Amino acid sequence: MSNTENLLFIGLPGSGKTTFLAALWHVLSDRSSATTLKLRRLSGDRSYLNQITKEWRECAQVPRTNLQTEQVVVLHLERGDFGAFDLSIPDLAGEAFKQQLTDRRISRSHDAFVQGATGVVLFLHPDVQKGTQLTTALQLEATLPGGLTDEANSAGPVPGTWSPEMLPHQVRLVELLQFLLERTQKALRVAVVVSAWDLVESLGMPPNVFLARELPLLQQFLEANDDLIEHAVFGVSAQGGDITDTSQKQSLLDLDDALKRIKVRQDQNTGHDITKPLAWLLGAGR
Ligand SMILES: Nc1nc2c(ncn2[C@@H]2O[C@H](COP(=O)(O)OP(=O)(O)OP(=O)(O)O)[C@@H](O)[C@H]2O)c(=O)[nH]1
Ligand SMILES: [Mg+2]
Repeated sequence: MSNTENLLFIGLPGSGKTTFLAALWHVLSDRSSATTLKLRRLSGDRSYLNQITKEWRECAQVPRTNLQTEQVVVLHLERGDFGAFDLSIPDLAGEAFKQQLTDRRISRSHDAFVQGATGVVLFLHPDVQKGTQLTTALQLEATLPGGLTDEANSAGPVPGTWSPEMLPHQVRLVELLQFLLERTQKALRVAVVVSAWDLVESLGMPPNVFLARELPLLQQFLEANDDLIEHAVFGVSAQGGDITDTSQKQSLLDLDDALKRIKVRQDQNTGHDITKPLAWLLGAGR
C-alpha cells in the first residue's frame, strides 16, 4: 500500500485554488509533459476533477466553491526519488476561510485537514491590493450617502460600522497562517502561490520580490517566523490569461497544446510544470 500525503490549499474567495486544481488535473491526466510529480494510475471518483478540467480546457470560469460543493480529491502519484504515494487535497471554499476570520472559529472538518497536512499552499490573486488602496477608499467614500464632505468633516468623523471585510488582504492571510500555527504545533511548510501571474509578469519581478513589494506585512511575517514556517514563493498562471477578455480567451483556445497556457515562475526560472509548488512542499528536507 502506498503512503498518503495531505496538502491543504488555503486562500480567500477567487484566489485561484480551483483553477489550479483544474490545470493540475489536465497536466497529470494528459501525461504528455515532463512534470516532477506524475500520475501513477487513475482510480476513484474523478467526476469533480473532470468537470472543473472540462471548464478549464474550454477557458470557461470554474464554478465558485461553496460550503456545499467542497470536495476532497485524491491523486495517485509518483515521483522519482519519493516513490508512489497518494496525494489528498481538499478543494475548500474561500468563503469558509472568510468565515474563520469573522467568527474566529474553524470547523471540525477543516481542523482535521489542518492537523493532517504535510504542507500548505497559500493562494493569493495579484489584484488583492486594489481594494486596499487609499484612492479606492476615497472613491468609495465619495459615493456613499453622507460621505466625508467638508461639512461632515467639521462635525467630526462619521461613525462607520467596522467589519472584518475592511481588513487588508495581507492582514487576513497572516491571520489565516496564525490559525494554522496555533492548531498544528509543528513547523509548517508553506508554498505561497501568486495566482494569475500573467497579470503581473510584465512588472519583471520574481514572485518573492513581488510579495515583498506588494504584501510586505505577509512577507515579513513569513521571514520573522522562519523557525515555524519554511516558505517558498511561486507565480502561477494556471489559466494562462484573462478569460473575460474575448481576444485573450481566443488566443488561449487557439494554442496547439493547452499545456502551454500554464506558466510557473520561481526566482528567475519559468516553466510549465504546475506540479512544482506541490513537489517543493513534499520534497526538500526529506
Ligand atoms: N488572468 C488570470 N486569471 C486567473 C488565472 N487563474 C485564475 N484566474 C481567475 O482568478 C479567479 C480565481 O477563481 P477560482 O479558481 O474559482 O478561485 P478559488 O480560490 O477556487 O475561489 P473560491 O472557490 O471562491 O474559494 C477567477 O476569476 C479566474 O478566472 C490566470 O492564470 N490568469
Ligand atoms: Mg474554488
